[in-house]
Amino acid sequence: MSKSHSNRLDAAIVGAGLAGLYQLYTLRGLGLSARVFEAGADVGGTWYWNRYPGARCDVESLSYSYSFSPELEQEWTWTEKYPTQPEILSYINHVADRFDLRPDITFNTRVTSMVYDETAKQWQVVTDTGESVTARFVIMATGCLSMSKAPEVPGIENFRGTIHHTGQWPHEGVDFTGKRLGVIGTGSSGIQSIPILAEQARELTVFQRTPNFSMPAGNRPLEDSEIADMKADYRTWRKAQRESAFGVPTQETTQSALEVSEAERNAAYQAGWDKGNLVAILGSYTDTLTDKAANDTAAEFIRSKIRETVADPETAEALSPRSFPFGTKRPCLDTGYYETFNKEHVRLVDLRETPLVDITERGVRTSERDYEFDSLVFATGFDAMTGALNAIDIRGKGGVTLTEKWSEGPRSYLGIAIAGFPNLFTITGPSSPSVLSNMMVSIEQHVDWITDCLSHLRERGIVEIEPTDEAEQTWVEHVEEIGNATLYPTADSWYMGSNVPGKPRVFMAYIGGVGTYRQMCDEIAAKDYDGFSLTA
Ligand code: NA7
Repeated sequence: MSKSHSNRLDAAIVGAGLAGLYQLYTLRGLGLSARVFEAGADVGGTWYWNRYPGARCDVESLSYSYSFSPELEQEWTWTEKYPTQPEILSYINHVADRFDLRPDITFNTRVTSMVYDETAKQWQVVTDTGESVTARFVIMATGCLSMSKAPEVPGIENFRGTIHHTGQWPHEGVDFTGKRLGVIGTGSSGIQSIPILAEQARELTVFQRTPNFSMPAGNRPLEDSEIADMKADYRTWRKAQRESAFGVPTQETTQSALEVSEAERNAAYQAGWDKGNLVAILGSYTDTLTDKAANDTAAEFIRSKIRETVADPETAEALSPRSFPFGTKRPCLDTGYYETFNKEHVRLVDLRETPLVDITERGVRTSERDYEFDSLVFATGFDAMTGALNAIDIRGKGGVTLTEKWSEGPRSYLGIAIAGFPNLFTITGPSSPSVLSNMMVSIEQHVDWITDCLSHLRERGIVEIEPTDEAEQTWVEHVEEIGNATLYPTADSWYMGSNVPGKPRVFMAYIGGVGTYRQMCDEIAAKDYDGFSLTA
């Protein structure tokens, strides 16, 4: 139940997903007055909105959970290797209730504008319900993949059937039994949902622009013994997560893919394939993400699996990614994805051969022909990383808007703070490890860092914190330099902003590893917030 609040806050938090909830919890611990504004009717963020059939996290459940409370770790029991969306959402609800967080969350309320008052050194935060509050600090917990996007194709409004976006799925669910269904998009959301949609629909047509690399998730119920083992030694695991490259502990490797025999390499890839996890094949050798020839060996291994699985050679080839190196677009984990294309009532339309022209009253028109459907599903992704931030009218010093500042791509210091926008923090913002890591690990690290920072500012009587232009510039160059040492910038991916027409092409994540990144953030804090200017 919401309580009545003062309209003068120490901190406003935007978003009640995994990040916003933990941030509220820690700021309460500091004794600050904090309030969360959430557009949805309940907690959950990503896991509140993405309710499409088959929605599941592809980080293992024992790792995709908060580490801040050993009691919470002990009392919650996950049921499957990879948690389903409903299970994650009930976990998040459990957390909200257990720590009594709801009274400080205002639901059904979207923050529309935030203006920094340079004299009072505080933010004026305005919502779509007409509320206006002041906050000394604002913390954006708006998520990296929260602004869904439709396909850029004319005529959507003309379609007479139903349209659903995977990222805004109806809470009551949708039953496609007996329906002719078209799905546009074959990223993670498409790849997770298509096998289940195929079980329901009478006819399923998948419109694919770019085939993706997908590996079998090998999902299964968790054994009591593995849950017990993890619960007995959770701290060791958490430490390993924090020190790892992607927030998921992996085996250290020292070999190049090119210095071993093909047979040895394929055995390693097969072992990774059988593990059913996102980083097993990627992590088999040191150079998969830095050397195209090394990467090709892993890519070809996965393509051979597609050919083995899909009966029709033409369909298998259409499903085989060739336009970008393996791992440079987010790989997927699936349950029966490629097998689905062996079903009589499922067909693949390769949009590279026959591009989408428009949506019609009855369905979809490609350059080749018209397709008729009762329903359409858009699994067309998100305006990632910057979309949710740019959607708010954020005005910093001198009235400069964030969209102006980021017109050539996002710039920030550590992905946490932005020059010209004092007292504003972004949890898992662009140029932090964020989407290239287990989000839980990155979220907790950012929240802890921000919380320590606010505690430090209070102790020292500091009223304003802002990164310097120089520190920001150095960070931007560092992120770019590390990115350029990898194959990531060679792909047209949402990491690069290239899935949204007109979006600046910038690699939006830090790929130096979450362990290294944490160390850098801690060193900066230890050096009295090196790179920030602090005003007492
Ligand atoms: P993604 O991974 O961005 O996938 C979106 C898919 O939709 C992808 O196949 C796109 O093709 C396709 N798409 C997008 N716009 C169009 C248009 N206009 N025409 C045809 N096809 C289009 O989003 P997801 O929701 O699947 O996954 C997001 C992340 O969530 C995922 O990476 C995990 O981290 C969890 P494209 O590849 O751009 O050619």
